[in-house]
Amino acid sequence: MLIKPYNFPMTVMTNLPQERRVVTAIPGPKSQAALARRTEATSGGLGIAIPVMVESASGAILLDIDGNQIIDLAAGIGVNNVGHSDPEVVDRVIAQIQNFSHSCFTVAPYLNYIEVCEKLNAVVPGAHKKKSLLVNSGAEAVENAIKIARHYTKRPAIVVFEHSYHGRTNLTMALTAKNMPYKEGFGPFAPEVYRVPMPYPFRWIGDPSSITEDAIEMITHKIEKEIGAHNVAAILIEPIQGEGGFVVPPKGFLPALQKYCTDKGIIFIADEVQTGFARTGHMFAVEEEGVVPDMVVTAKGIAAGLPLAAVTGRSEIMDSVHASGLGGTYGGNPVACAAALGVFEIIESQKLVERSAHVGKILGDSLRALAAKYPVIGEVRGRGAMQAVELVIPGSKEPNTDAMNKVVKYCQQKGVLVLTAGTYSNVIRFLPPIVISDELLLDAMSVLDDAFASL
Ligand code: PLZ
Repeated sequence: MLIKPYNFPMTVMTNLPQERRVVTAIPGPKSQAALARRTEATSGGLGIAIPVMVESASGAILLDIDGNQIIDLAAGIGVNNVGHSDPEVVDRVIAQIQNFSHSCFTVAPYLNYIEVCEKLNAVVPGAHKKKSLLVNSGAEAVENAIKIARHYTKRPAIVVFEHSYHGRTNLTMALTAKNMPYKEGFGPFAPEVYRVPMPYPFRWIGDPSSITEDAIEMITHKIEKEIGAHNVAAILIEPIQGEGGFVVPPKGFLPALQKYCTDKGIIFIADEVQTGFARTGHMFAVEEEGVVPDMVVTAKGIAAGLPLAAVTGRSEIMDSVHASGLGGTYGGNPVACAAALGVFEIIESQKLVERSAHVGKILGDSLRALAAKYPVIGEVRGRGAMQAVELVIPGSKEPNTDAMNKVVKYCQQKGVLVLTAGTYSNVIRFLPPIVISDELLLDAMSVLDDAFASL
């Protein structure tokens, strides 16, 4: 069927009616039985956000095996930006897998890997010459960016931020800030990783009027006195922090950090894994302030759910590694590359960058209206189709995890999937497919209103 959202010139092909429909308790009986098998068969180390089993998904709707249609405000953690099962992606993936599914790019190369790199080199910010490397996951891309930055600079140290999230492998656990659940008991961690303060406006203890200057002063002091700027290979930062709670740094902070890197010969790496591919009303979040990173790490939204990630950087940095110094069996798999080319096509043809800003306006307006009504909402923040509310004990800034859990549970019962986040486990984040219709998003927002009213 065809959905035409009012107000925005876009047509999305979907196989499921784009409407919420709850026909059983959540989880329903079939999901409950399947969840028992999940417990029996899968590692207890895995988490779960919503206790249902997905049968199919289309546009911004998940259909579970009990027949419930759930509005998806998670998009697989900011992955299905172009919506679930868009035929532009599906058709390309089917055609590619029928053609061939694997030859290993470093054994017998193929064209669509090169095409994805050409696209990335063109859309990643900066007029300089760029080159790209494709891998399988966000964490693997971060690891490779750091390998390359160290190789190029011949320096060991990596600087990361409080509240950051960069992955679950050994090096990326070291780069990630939050102990529980990501790091607890999994050490020892990789050395030469240094953590500096993040200007988190809602929780900054200093003078809010000089937050950017004060944060830069604290960071550069730490780098110069405790590490030595000449020992720092790279500064790695999420332009808007994802798992850490959608922390948006104050205006001027990222440009100042970039300038410091340039002055000291430090590689500036932007982790755009969660913020990339039209998520924030820009193709990449750094564009908001015209920041040009030396390297950009991407994953998630790049291939609509097929495992693909990338490192894109200045060609002199990317070419500094000896031949065969980089690689991996599956990196840039042709089926994943076919999906990525479909994603690039949809972002352009459906104007998803503009659409993301539009979704952001609806989300932001709705969430600010809720904040005016419910004092449990301490702050609304984010950009484009990446917004969050931080919940507090009313009248204070004390984190309110209990309220977060109740609101999320209420939404699930009514057929709306939202995700949590935050160092203090008190943030509800909204990462809808960018193709979500206005009607569906407003319906989800009315459920959210009821959820806060029920507290
Ligand atoms: N960098 C900024 O957001 C992944 C983690 C989900 P991978 N975030 C979702 C979970 O619980 O494991 C992420 C990110 C940023 C890197 C990563 C890592 O990407 O593809 O999960 O390895």
